[in-house]
Amino acid sequence: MKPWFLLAVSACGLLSATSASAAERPNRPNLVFVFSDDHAYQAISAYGDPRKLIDTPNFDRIAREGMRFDRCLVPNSICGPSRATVLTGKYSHKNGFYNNTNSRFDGSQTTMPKLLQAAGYQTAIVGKWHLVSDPTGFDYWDILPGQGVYYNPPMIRNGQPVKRAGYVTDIITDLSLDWLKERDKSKPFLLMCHHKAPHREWSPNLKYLGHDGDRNYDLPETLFDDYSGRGKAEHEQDMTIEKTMNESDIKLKRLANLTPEQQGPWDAYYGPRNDAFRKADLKGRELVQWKYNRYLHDYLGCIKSVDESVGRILQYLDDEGLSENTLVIYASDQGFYLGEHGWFDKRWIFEESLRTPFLARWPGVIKPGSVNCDLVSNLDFAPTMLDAAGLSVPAEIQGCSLIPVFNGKTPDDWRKSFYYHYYEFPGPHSVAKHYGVVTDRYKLVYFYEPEFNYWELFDLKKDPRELKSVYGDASYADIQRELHDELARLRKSFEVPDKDAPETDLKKALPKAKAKAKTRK
Ligand code: SGN
Ligand code: CA
Repeated sequence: MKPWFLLAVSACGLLSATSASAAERPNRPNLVFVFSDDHAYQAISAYGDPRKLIDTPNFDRIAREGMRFDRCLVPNSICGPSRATVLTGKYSHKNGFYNNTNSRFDGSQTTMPKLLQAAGYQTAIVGKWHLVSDPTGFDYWDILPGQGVYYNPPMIRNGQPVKRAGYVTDIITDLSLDWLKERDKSKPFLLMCHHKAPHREWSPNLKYLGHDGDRNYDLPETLFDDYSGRGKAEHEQDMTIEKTMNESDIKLKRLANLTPEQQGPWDAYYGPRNDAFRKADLKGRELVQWKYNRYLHDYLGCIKSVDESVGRILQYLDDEGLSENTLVIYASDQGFYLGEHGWFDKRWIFEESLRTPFLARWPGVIKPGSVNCDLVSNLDFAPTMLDAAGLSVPAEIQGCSLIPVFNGKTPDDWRKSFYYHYYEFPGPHSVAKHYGVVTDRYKLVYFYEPEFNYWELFDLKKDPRELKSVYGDASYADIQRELHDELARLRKSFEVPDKDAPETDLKKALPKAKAKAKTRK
């Protein structure tokens, strides 16, 4: 008999149909999409990390009043590609944005904001963009150039450079709320509020320095992983707290662009702690633990502001009587490591990187307090928003509308397997190119470049931390064969070319890639 995950023939249910026509939804819903950069689901209290890292009342409010998705997977776990997927509902090989090194978004292609705009929605994007070309499909755009900075960020407002004073998360929230206040109230809207936080070098708002005292966070079980049981790529990556995390990351160095008024409280917090650290002259595991605590303190401080931003936006919707008719989505561009496997960063097909937090609220459509474990993806965001607006979903979109899932009626032919493909190598953090297939229990991965060229197979039920590949183990022979077949089927159905597109060959651009890895954008 065929295994369950091979039974599904289509990618997921209701491929091109809309779940409800525009006529059935006379009051087209508003769409509020709050997106962050590198937010680990482990850092949202609603997801229940055993370390209990932080209390996030506003993210938790969306989960309580809506749905928490426990398996939202990204097709290429890195910033630009993830954003291109959100806009297009397509894999990197279809939208042309493969990596942060040499990709440039082709803004002439069809995107979800363009379709909504053409259908009479007011559209805005505020904050992180990171797609190189100028935004298209937005009535208003006010973006950070490149990665952006945490304090006093230069921004680009509808093509014009502007300099802003203050903390970036607050600025993005203020600008988003200003746009909402000034919009044409007779039309529905799409607001994409895209935070920079908590991206590296994870600098919190000054008011959150010391937010949890000098807490020692519980350590993840795998902080001192030695990568045995896995291959060359895992051994040769460059993303460990121990070796890769640098002096700016752990605030032994001052940031470049604080005003003297901002520098005062910054020095008052970090100064004495850094002095004590230098005096202690820590080594080995003690040093890694100190860096881990400093990292989490700063990272979680950034999260506090993003949570606050969500709270302010939800409050505005309440005050204006908009909450009932608004689909609110919160997600990150990918997951992130908070010390698991000794790492920070993302890029891998492995869980902490692959799984992004995803919370959605839509009163009357989503049952409050629901939890969903289906394989969903940020590929599904564009078709979901189009469907919510009563628009038909273009056939070339590779994701699927989540509205039946919101209704608690996941179609029988919903995806049971997921295709993943990462391309940015050589590049920052040195994660080798790989692709693979993920099901609810297994993961088959291929590191396909000649100097790597090996397969791995993980059984998440027996090995949830993904510590030991069982590829080639006789007891997994059947499942291994089936996963190979499924991977081939997915590559064919998503029209993945046999050979990667020439622009993904970063070895040719190696000197540039190396320079970029060293230079802060
Ligand atoms: C920068 C960071 C990396 C990070 C990439 C991509 N280095 O290069 O740590 O992986 O961005 O991040 S830094 O020294 O500039 O901080 S992404 O979110 O844009 O994908
Ligand atoms: Ca990111």
